[in-house]
Amino acid sequence: MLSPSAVPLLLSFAAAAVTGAAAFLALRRFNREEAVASLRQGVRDAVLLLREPPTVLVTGFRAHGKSSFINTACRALAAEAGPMLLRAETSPPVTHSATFDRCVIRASVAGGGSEDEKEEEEATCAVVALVDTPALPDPGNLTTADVEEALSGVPLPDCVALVLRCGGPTKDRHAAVKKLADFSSLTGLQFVVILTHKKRIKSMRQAEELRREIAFRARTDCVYFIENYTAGNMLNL
Ligand SMILES: Nc1nc2c(ncn2[C@@H]2O[C@H](COP(=O)(O)OP(=O)(O)OP(=O)(O)O)[C@@H](O)[C@H]2O)c(=O)[nH]1
Ligand SMILES: [Mg+2]
Repeated sequence: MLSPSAVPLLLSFAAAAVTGAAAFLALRRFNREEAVASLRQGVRDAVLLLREPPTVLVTGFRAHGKSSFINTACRALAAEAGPMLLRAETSPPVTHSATFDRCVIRASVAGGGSEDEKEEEEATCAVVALVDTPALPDPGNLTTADVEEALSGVPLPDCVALVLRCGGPTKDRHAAVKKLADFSSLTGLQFVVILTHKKRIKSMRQAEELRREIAFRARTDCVYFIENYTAGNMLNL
């Protein structure tokens, strides 16, 4: 049983612990925002060195998060705050692809955020073209001709982003990653794998194993986890 004199002590200890945790969370959030701003500035600098906006083709299976990834990328690249703006149409899982036609979405890339950078941004416009595409056929029916068709067409991409949902059957993942990576390397394109639904990953170890497996099969180091911004969830990235 606690003596009455210990209660204020305990309360001030609890208050200190809560304040400490809040300060830690605020610092973590600040550091994350700083890191994102610095990455964004890096992208902007690289894009401004190019004569044409780079074109990224976003491909993958039905309802794995291709269109959501484009919306997430637009928001992150433009450093948008406030209500979610949907550039590409997303859908609840359906029996057919919700994206019927190829659609090019131009994502503006904001700078790091200082006053000088803001002035410079007004003078120069950095843009990345993101191509949303209808879903590939299911992995069991995916043919070489399907992949060839997906990676060709207008506009011709500089980079291919394969969007895959975390989890799902391993066999399907292997088939998709291997086929797309083979084609991408044949055409000389940069190949990136985006793993959506990051929150389904239970541990760092599971994430690392999945990342290594996909990097090995896709022969690329560019494998990223992401929890997309969706209309119903605005707190993630
Ligand atoms: N929790 C969570 N939901 C996601 C994520 N990405 C996409 N979704 C949801 O998954 C569903 C399908 O997402 P879409 O972006 O439409 O997928 P898609 O690949 O473009 O689908 P199709 O164009 O129909 O082939 C939507 O309800 C999204 O809100 C994610 O990272 N996390
Ligand atoms: Mg879509």
